[in-house]
Amino acid sequence: MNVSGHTLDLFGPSEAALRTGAAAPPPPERLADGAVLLRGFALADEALWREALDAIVQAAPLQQMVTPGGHTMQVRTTSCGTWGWTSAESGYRYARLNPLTGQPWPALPEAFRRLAHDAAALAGFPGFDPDACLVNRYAPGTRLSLHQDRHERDLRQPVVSVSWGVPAVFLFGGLQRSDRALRLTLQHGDVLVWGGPARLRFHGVMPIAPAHHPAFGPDRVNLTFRRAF
Ligand code: MD3
Ligand code: FE
Repeated sequence: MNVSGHTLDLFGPSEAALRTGAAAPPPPERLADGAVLLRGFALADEALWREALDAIVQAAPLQQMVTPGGHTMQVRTTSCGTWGWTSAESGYRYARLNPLTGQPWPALPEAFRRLAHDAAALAGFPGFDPDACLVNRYAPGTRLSLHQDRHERDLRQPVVSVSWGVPAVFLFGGLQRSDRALRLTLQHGDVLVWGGPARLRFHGVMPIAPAHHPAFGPDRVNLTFRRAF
């Protein structure tokens, strides 16, 4: 049994499910080659994540970074782990120190690392060991335009995304910006893994609709686990 309360057995009910009579987690959904959706995979540890996130945001406040094009991002971001994702007019880069505080980023909690590792393994990427976790907070109306994630050194390593709070319509495009994007609603506790042939697909988030979540209020929080170097 891992920390998320899921076993690596895709078919049988988890130990927790046997104990509590809860339904088994839904099986992984393959969205495309290299892209796997694990509905509700992070839910078992909601309280632990909420607490850990609060501590991270306290040590490294959410900030609106400026893009190389000079635009202030709508999404508020912070990071934990060895490397933090940063953006400035000088470009995007992974940095050891938080530009806002001059301090190293908060450590990556062991439970986060384990969940990202286990989700990646279920999706066919064994041995994932993230050194960066980007935290994105979306207020109502906030969007993230179509982009690729290509600032990591080894693009054979997947990205693992965990969603919390109000739902978001995720845009799942192709390898060309102009490729038609599929839409997919991501809910509280959903985990997405992107690797292999899906790693460089364009993706984005539609404006967050007004809604309320009991633990996260009107906001959506997304964490992406990466191997930066
Ligand atoms: C597909 N975040 O932080 S997570 C980002 O919901 C980012 O906050 C979105 O895109 C969010 O860069 C989407 C899902 C995701 C993350 C990384 C990917 C999808 C991806 C990398 C490659 C392809
Ligand atoms: Fe991205």
